[in-house]
Amino acid sequence: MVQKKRFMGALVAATVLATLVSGCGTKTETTSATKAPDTAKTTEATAKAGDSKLVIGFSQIGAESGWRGAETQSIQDTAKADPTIDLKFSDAQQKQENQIKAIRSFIAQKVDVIAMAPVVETGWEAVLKEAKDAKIPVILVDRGIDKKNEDLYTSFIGSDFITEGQNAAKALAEHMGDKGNVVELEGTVGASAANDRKKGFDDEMKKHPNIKIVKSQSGDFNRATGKQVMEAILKSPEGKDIQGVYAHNDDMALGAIQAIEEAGKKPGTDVKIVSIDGIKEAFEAIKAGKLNTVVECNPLLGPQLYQAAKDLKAGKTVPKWIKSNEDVFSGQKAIDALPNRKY
Ligand code: GYE
Repeated sequence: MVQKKRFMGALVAATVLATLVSGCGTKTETTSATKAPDTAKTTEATAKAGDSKLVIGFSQIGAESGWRGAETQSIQDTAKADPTIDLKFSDAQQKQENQIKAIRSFIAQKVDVIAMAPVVETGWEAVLKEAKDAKIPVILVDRGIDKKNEDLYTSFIGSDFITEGQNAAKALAEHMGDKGNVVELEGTVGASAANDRKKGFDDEMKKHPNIKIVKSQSGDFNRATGKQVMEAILKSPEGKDIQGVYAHNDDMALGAIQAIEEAGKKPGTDVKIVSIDGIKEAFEAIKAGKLNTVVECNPLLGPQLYQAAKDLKAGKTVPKWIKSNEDVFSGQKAIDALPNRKY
């Protein structure tokens, strides 16, 4: 009995300690009686581990593309491999309102850092102000928000979509011999990745006046919609005479390839195709001669995300933009790179 009392006393002391040292905005590791470890020593060790844990809430857009699947995996696997990370993952199924709800719940849970991939650029003011008032830093992952709200997030980790669009235009112009008609399959309406990939492409195409963009339509960054949209365009008057397709991501290009083949044309030959992301299947399509160029966009952002979040928790400053290093792949270069692709 005396022994048990002493144990309980140590347990309570350790719990209080854990609660005190973990402080505000940190996950509190309360050791309940049912979960109590065998000795007070272990309890103290748990308290220490709890204190150093990074609690991070991540609001993901959904699962629209192979790219996004790879990003989710990177973020989840990196957290699993690191016992100091406590990841709260939420899937918004393409809906901004679900992302806003998730962020509010992360604020209520007093996470250390909020991370999110914003489905669209606008409409974040209110919820991000709430995060700011709660003194919880926000990291944007892979997509950005409108420039006028730059003070509402701490850092953006991701690619330069304008450069990606420019690189796609350069490659497509070259494949098309600098002339012909192009169909553009755009990403999700209002997404920074779609807006800026379009802007970069349009800017660069101004240098190629003999190339005309005859039709631009959203395929929502997914394969099935990309295919449907391409099918409809091929049947329309503008679609009868096209020599190029620019898809804002690989999945839509892969859908378009199917539609072009079903229409009796040869993708990669009759119609040159360039897309962005760099998923394995796109490299395979290049190898098969059906896709001409892929502009890489790195989805493996887990390690950078947690490093930035840990730095913020430790009171360090992190860059406003943590930019990804990316490449462009065509022909033999793509075929050689295929065995080593990580996503
Ligand atoms: O290119 C696309 C995905 O936001 C950069 O979203 C990302 C884009 C990516 O669905 O495949």
